[in-house]
Amino acid sequence: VNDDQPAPAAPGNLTATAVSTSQINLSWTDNADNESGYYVERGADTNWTRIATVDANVRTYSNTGLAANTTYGYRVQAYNASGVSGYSNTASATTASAPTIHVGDLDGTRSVAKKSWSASVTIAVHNTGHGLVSGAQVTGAWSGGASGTASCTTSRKGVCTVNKSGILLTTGSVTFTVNGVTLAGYSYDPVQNHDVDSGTDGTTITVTK
Ligand SMILES: [Ca+2]
Ligand SMILES: [Ca+2]
Repeated sequence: VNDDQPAPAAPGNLTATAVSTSQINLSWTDNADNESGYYVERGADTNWTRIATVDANVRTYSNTGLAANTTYGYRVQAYNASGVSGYSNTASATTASAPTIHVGDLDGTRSVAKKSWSASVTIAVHNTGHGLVSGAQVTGAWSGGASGTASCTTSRKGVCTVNKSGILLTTGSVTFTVNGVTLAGYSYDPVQNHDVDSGTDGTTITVTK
């Protein structure tokens, strides 16, 4: 403790504003004339973590790398060699929701050879406006007459294909079920899955020999 100077005055008027799916901006009032800087804490109730230290007289902080559609709480305190101030008010904000993607088409084809047959399923990925989305990773699993998982990443045309070969000729059909679609900045909304041109539900398709 430095007896020559008192601890700084607490900051006030903390506000938190979400500016994207991954960033919240903070601002506060600098009420101290003897602070060394400010500690920024994130959390809630009795569970807080210091996430940043900023210089004296700084009154803003941008917290980046956050999860979409998530609420975060913040508080700020000033510090100097004598100690820390009280905390500011607590402020919270909720990051924006990520745009969603879904399956917009499933198409199956088969190729029968002498000793086995193979099935292919082509998946189209749509955005909210049903535009085709490239670079999305589709993961799923085979069932029925086949087993195992499969994945593919949509091309510039927004589609990709998974294949299953070596299916026994005694197997009449195989089924592929989409379990997930991932792309940075988007969330997968399977409720929106549909098929633009046939009778599948956009999630599961059966390919018949
Ligand atoms: Ca100051
Ligand atoms: Ca289709």
